[in-house]
Amino acid sequence: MARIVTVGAAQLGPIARSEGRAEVVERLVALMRQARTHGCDLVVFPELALTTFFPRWFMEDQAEIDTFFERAMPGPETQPLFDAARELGVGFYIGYAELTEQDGRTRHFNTSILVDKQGEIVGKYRKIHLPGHAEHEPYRPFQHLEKRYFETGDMGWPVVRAFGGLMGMCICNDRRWPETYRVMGLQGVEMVMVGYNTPRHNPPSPEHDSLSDFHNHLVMQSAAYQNGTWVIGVAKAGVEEGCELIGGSVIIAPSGEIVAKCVTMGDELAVARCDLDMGISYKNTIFNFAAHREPQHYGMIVERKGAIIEK
Ligand code: CDT
Repeated sequence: MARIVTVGAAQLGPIARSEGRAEVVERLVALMRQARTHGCDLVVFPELALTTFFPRWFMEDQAEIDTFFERAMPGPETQPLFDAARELGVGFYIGYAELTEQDGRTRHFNTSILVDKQGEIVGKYRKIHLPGHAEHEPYRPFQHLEKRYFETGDMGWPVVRAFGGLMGMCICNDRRWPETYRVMGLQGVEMVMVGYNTPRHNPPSPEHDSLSDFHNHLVMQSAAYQNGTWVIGVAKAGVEEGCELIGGSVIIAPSGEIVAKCVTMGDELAVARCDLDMGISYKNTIFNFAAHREPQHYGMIVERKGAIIEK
């Protein structure tokens, strides 16, 4: 018997710096309504989906930086998303900048949550692989200051029971690292959701720019296959404040095949009926971890951070 979760990859076009939360939330709710008409159980929104991708600017005034962060979730401006989930019976994954008081100090995380069809938060994740740099680098046409504005996530990669399956989350740059998915694979994950903001141009390695779309799909397709899991990758796409972000939002089956894909660089929904049982044959055969993994040889992965070349 199949376990079908109908999923909408809810890609967003650019969000201008001047665009307020209320306007953005209207766009998100419109996508949720579309998703409802297509029978979706769940929609996946991008990383930092409530504002423009602010790490592209160097800012020193913490009060200004904090305007991009949410102090409560739901808060007054995001409550309509939770109301829509309950009204429509459509859950969602969304990324946002989280400001919280924890351990007696103010903390900033690049966070995602999973909300069920009753509008309840059932999962939370804080981004672990923060790309870019911490100081102003004037040679760049735009900055990528995630290492300045966020702390490394402190939750690991939890896998939660929701939507009839085992659901996991990661955020943008996490999708390029096999460790991300394997930690969830070792918890039996059946669907990994990942939102992203990926500038086509990476100033330190412009020679990779023409391969941005290829690399985006390469990492998610291989991870889906190697862990026998669905992967839903969703972009904020298009030219945002002069910076081009790749699109190519996809729904990937445990076979590694793309089964639905966005084709524009704007707000767009791609829908697929995802059978969570499709991962079983991969998990029981070629990637039967219990039978075939050899962790006694994997120690270096956790003991060593950077490569050390023996003389
Ligand atoms: N948002 C995010 O993590 N973007 C990165 C850009 C890497 S280049 C600094 C990504 O991996 O897509």
